[in-house]
Amino acid sequence: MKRTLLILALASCVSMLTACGGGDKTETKPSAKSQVITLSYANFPPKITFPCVQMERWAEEVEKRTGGAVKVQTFPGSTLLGAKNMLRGVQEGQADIGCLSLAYYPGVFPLTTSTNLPVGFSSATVASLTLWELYQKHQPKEFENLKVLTMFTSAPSNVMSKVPMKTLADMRGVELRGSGSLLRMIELMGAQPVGMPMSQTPEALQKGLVKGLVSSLEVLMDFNFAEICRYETIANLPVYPFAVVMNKDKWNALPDQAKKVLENLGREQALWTGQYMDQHINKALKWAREKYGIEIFKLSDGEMAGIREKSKGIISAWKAEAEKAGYDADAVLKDVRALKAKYEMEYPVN
Ligand code: 3IO
Repeated sequence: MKRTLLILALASCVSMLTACGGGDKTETKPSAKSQVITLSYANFPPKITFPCVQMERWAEEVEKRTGGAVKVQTFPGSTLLGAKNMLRGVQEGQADIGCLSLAYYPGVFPLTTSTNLPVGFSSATVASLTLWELYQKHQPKEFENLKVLTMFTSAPSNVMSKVPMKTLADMRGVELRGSGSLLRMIELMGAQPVGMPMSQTPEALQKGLVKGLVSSLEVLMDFNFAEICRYETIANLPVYPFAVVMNKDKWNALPDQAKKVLENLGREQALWTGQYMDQHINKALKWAREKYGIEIFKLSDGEMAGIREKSKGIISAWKAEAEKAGYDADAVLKDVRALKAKYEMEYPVN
């Protein structure tokens, strides 16, 4: 009995040694099942929505680029962790990886939620690359106990509603769902802000708790919100920033080759997701027009200017919060604006 155990132990040592060898090969095929590392990846919204579309793409690329050494098991639709327990769930290791909508965690991510401010991003592509580069430059302590794998944003937010809202007067007192700085934007437009994650919004609309929502317009198709929200008002409101984070111990335990693959994918994934989002919005709008005959209004230039003026208060409030957290808020904001300008040159909206 003892001898059998010894032989077994020796055999597994040998197989571990072989597994660690061959470092000269770039794409090693795992020779035994036991070598395959499987990572769980939790996400809060339904499978067809953009955070999950990018998750599946990332999982596929990781499997391909590690030659199958790393597999990713995805859990969309809050099947493993929900919108609000995502952060703690990843920190505690209930999931190895999780997708965070940063606006759902007020005060927790003061540096990176600067991209949730009303600075007038023109696209998800520009905002996603801005967020990624801002994060890389500052390496803020707000993520210190996590490994950030990629970041991206939604497209600029607009208003989707059950009732037509052609002007700000039409919005007065109307309950609109949002999160993060969008709640303050809803308030300054004169509507009634109601905070909740996107994953709770279908039910809130259904029950009539809210008359509309403020987010990027692809949800008209992906959540079928166009059926109930026939009226959209273009107001070019802030984007929602996201971070895909990994449990730090799980990250540390990965082989160097796997780490390299994941790190090389970070920026590429931000760009891929931004571009997917931007083209998906056009598709969704076309679909919603054809299927439900949605109507799209635009706030007047005068009203837009009024909103811009009032929204300076939101930026000042963020500055105070960021300073309190130990960041140089003016420097951060300057970086956001400079990166935005740089990427707007590189990725103009046509
Ligand atoms: C979003 C979140 C989940 C699924 C689709 C989505 N499109 C835009 C967002 C942004 C967001 O986090 C939100 O709460 O509006």
